Parts: sequence; structure tokens; C-alpha cells
Amino acid sequence: MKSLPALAAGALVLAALGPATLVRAQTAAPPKVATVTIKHDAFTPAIVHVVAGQTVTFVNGDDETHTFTSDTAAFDSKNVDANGRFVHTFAKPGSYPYHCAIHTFMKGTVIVDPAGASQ
Ligand SMILES: [Cu+2]
Repeated sequence: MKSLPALAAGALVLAALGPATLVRAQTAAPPKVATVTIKHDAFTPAIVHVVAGQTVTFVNGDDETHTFTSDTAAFDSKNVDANGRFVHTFAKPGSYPYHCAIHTFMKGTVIVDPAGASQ
């Protein structure tokens, strides 16, 4: 029965931190990798938030070729075949709209927040 004291200690730590602290902890340590997946001619999620310096993995989950092409020439995957992927690291904060060069109705946006932002 060694797990019982460990569980109790964990519960005590959670109780001591409180909900506000938990939210701050999540903000300070965002996921290191964000993923956008194409399904049925749509970027999912259409809008993804990352922090400057983070890498976004773009996955073509369709059975046809697509591209991940920045509207402002910030990046361009060129053709990505079915089940292929493209990786880009967003160093600078800003809003990065992009589209598929083959199916121009496909649109998405990567929003890059400043690193260490308190929000
Ligand atoms: Cu496409």
C-alpha cells in the first residue's frame, strides 16, 4: 500500500496550488509542438495559437496533394502528398494567414504570441 500516501501528497499539492496557479502554470509551459491537420480540404484547427519559437507541424491527412502556403511569403511547403508533412518554426510574433495553393478556398491562420507573454 505504498501508493496511498503518494496520492494523498499529490492531492495536498493540488489543493495548495489552487486553480489560479494551475492556469498560470499552463500558460507558462505551452505545448512544445502544435499540429495542423488537413481533413476533407480543410485545415484543422483553422486557427492555431503558438508562442514565438514554437514549431508547427502541418500534416496532410487527405488522400490528395495540398500545400501550406503563407499569404505573405513567410513560408511555403510546396506540394505535400497524402500523409506527408511540413514543419515550420515561427520565430517572430504575429499573425500568419496561409492557404493551399492548389485549393485556394482552403485558409488557415497561425497566431504567434510573444515568448513569455503574461496573457
Ligand atoms: Cu489543397
